[in-house]
Amino acid sequence: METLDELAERAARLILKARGETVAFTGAGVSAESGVPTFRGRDGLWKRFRPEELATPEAFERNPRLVWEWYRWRMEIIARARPNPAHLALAELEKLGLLRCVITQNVDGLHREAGQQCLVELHGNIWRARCTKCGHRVVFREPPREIPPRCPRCGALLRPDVVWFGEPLPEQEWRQALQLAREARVLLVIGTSGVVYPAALIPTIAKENGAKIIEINIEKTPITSIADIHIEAPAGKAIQKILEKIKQITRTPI
Ligand code: BJW
Ligand code: ZN
Repeated sequence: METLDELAERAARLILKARGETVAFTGAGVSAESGVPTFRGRDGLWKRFRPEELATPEAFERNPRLVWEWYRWRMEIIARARPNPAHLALAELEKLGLLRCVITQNVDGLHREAGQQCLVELHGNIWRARCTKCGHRVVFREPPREIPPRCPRCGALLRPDVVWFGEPLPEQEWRQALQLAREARVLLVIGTSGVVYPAALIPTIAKENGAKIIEINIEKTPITSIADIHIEAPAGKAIQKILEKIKQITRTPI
């Protein structure tokens, strides 16, 4: 078995060889170390809540207050969260010209807060809401006091501007993600269970177009079988290690 050190060094060499054509694809696991709960797994949100009761348009129609209460609770947690070493290392890789973009399924905005410039949010953003009637968008700075919040333009119900089950992904973001996946030479897949579609197609599309897949996760996933490197470690520790290796290698070129 390769050690974390050896795996990180191999990953670092692949990223350097890709000359800036590396793309990251992230999920809830990347924010776990910031204290944001994941969906699936041991302490996942779905253990305590039924997704069909909360993350569907039907649930919202049935009980907008309940759905908003759940989102407000999550906003409160996210408001206290700070980007962790994983978010920060990705932003640094971008600054170094080694990372082209981050495609995220997360709605917490922590990649942006870490300074990530190129960011594709596939499932929306929890700090945005949109009007169910006129489509007007609102950005929250803090969790809304009044639940459910109403549109400042027309007074109709606002809904979280996130993608629920059964809803299509935002068209422009999806198109951009597909293009990034096709053009990537390395895809870093970090902290996602890889079971929610169509986002879960990203690693396969990248692979089919010749990308090397580096997966970082604390456990194995359906993506592991196509990964060229699987690093079984917490995201923060693994990406920091890769960054450290990149700096070592570029300081002492062979
Ligand atoms: C760590 C770590 C650490 C932990 N370090 N790692 C079969 C049946 C029923 C439905 C379907 C079906 N097949 C396909 C569907 C459709 C459905 C779907 O995929 N369902 C599957 C679950 C079965 N998909 C949809 O409905 C999508 N839309 C769609 O298909 O539209 C079609 C359409 C087209 C045209 C017109 C109309 C319709 C939409 C999916 C939207 C998903 N939305 C959510 C909620 C977003 C809003 C919110 O946040 O409230 O997105 S669900 C939830 O899952 C959220 C996430 O972004 C997404 C992915 O989860 P993620 O990020 O992978 O997190 P976890 O928790 O699953 O995994 C965390 C991982 O991290 C684990 O692997 C851990 O090990 C790891 N980890 N700590 C590193 N420290
Ligand atoms: Zn409105």
